[in-house]
Amino acid sequence: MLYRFHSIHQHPHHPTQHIQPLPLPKQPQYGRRPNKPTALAATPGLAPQAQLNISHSNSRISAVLPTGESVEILLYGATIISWKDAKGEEKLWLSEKAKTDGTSAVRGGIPLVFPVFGKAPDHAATSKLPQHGFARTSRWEFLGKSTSESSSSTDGGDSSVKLDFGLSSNNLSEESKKAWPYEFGLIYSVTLGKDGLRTSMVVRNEGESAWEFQVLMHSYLRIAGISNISIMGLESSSYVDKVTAPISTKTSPSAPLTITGVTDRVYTPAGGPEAPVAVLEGGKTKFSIVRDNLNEVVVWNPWTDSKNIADFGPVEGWKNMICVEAGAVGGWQKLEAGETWEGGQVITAI
Ligand code: TA6
Repeated sequence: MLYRFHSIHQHPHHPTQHIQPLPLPKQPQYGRRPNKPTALAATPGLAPQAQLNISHSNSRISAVLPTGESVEILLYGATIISWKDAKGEEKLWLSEKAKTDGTSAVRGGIPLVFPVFGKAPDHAATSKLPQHGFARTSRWEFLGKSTSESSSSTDGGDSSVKLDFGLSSNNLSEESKKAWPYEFGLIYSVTLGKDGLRTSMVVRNEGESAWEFQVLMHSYLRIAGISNISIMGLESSSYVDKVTAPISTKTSPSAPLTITGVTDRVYTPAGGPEAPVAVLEGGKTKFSIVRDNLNEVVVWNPWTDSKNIADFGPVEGWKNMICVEAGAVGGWQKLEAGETWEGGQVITAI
């Protein structure tokens, strides 16, 4: 199914000029088109534009802003595998053993979780799905790009580029369709800006009957050293601790969270779904995450359990990553036929 989408969620500060996606062929033939354009060449006389490249036999989309920031996304799972600042510093952690060839979920970057977070044996409709659902292991369609209207030669050209990806029931494997036989449509937007990365999801019930879902953006943030990290914005909040049996709901202290061992917690921040969460390194903010309609924040670090995760490398890599995952996973979002849900996050890297 091809999408006609509209900029539903205009960012208040960057009204995007929406460019209707090119009427893509059913199965994009980029790889097989004669004289395939590699990167959209900068048009002389126009302000510098974001450069887009489709590579790896049409399985990877990368974008670079005129100021140097870049993002790289696999069509497999619409998984962001790299996000760099203008100096080329990588902001995401990617396992050295991560598969990026579409053969299994990516260990690192920002994999997508939909329609279930984890496993839900007690939730009949999603109980047959694999851990974290099928979004991260399905091939998404690239729907097109739009750039900021603010691009002008005086301010250095495009200050952001939005890339849209779509997934619907038609894109699913027979196995996934059988496990979750509902008509749905997802539009996932990745907006690369000079100071941050925005990821937002529109979920639509394309069927005739209601269904429920969970959604989460499983961000692996790259850090210098886990022992020097503190996380603010989760104080005095209810959280589910998935490490200490029996799994229980607790309330966090009023001090910022520090990581001193295996950590796997689902927080419902007391400040609500828009309260910022900040990751500090040595007392200085390194990442700030602002959510929109994503009530929960999952914090995960496998610590030395990483040795039991086959595609986690290097084994000591747990010292250089922290997962801070914005999601709607505290319960189930229910969509009646034709209804739409939207949520997203902005990660600012400082
Ligand atoms: O990040 C939260 C979590 O649910 C953890 O429990 C851990 O399982 C992690 O996701 C990774 O899951 P994965 O299926 O990618 O190994």
